Amino acid sequence: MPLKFNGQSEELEGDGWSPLAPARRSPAGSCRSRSSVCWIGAVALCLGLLLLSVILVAHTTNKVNQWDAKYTDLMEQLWKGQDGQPAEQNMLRAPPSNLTRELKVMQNQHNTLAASLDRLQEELNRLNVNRTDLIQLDARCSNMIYELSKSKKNLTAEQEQLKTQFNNLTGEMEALQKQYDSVVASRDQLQEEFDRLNPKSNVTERMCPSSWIKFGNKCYFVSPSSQKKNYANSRKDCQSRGGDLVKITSRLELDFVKTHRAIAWIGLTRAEDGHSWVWVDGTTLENHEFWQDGEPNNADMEEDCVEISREASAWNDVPCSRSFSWVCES
Ligand code: MAN
Ligand code: CA
Repeated sequence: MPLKFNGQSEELEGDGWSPLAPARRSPAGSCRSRSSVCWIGAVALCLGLLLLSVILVAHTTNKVNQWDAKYTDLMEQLWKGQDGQPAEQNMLRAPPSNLTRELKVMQNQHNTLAASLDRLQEELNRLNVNRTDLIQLDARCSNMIYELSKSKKNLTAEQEQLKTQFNNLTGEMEALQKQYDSVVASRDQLQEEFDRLNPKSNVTERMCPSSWIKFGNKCYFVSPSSQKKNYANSRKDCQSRGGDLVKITSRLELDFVKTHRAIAWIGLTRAEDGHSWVWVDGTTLENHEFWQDGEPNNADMEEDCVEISREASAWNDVPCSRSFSWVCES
């Protein structure tokens, strides 16, 4: 439809049309001066432009949505892979060769570590068993130590008691020996006194107990030939019979003893000083003429007691532990 501006009829359609064209062709004042036709045209133009813009925006939004959907699909494909597995696994199935190598290395390391872990686990189990055994052993040892220390305490106390008893008994025995010696000495003194005061005493025969032999003015007990004892036990036997081992003071007496026993203990021992000799009555040996030739020789440094020598009517020093016959006197 032809529109007329400023009195001129012009075609709206055709080459070179533009909404600004009227302004270029005539000043604004001329459009205003025309009728509302001018405004309607302008409004129509604006509506047209608006519609065009809406179409354009809708088209663009649609495209953007399409691209967005495609992108999302792609991302999902990338993430899930073809068979719905995570993409990393697909990548592991067919990874690049350097990744394969790394994977193999890591797999080997994993296997080695797993083997080490197994070994360590076994070792740990074994150690746990050992530990349990050790704990039990430790408990048993502790118990034993406790019991042993208890026994030791008891034994120590017992030992102390026995030591005290032994000391007491030793003291008692020494006191009794002294008493005995002094009683014997008193008896001998009284006998001498009696003999001196009694004129008939010289003719009085001294009586000896049965199984004792009288020789001179003394009684002698000669041990049975079937019995042998060491020095200490021989002396004990004499004492139990009321006498002591014989003290030989004369050749006559020595020969008398020798005729009854070829070898026998006599009451003579080495003194504490290691050199002199002492009789059972406590007197020191003065007369050394009865030693056998070459004696006492303290053979092997252990001969502290004296025997009637097997070789002659003489004395020989021998170890006190030897077993011989013995001769007592009273
Ligand atoms: C020999 C000698 C003695 C010694 C005895 C010991 O007879 O050497 O002096 O006492 O052996 O058996
Ligand atoms: Ca000797």
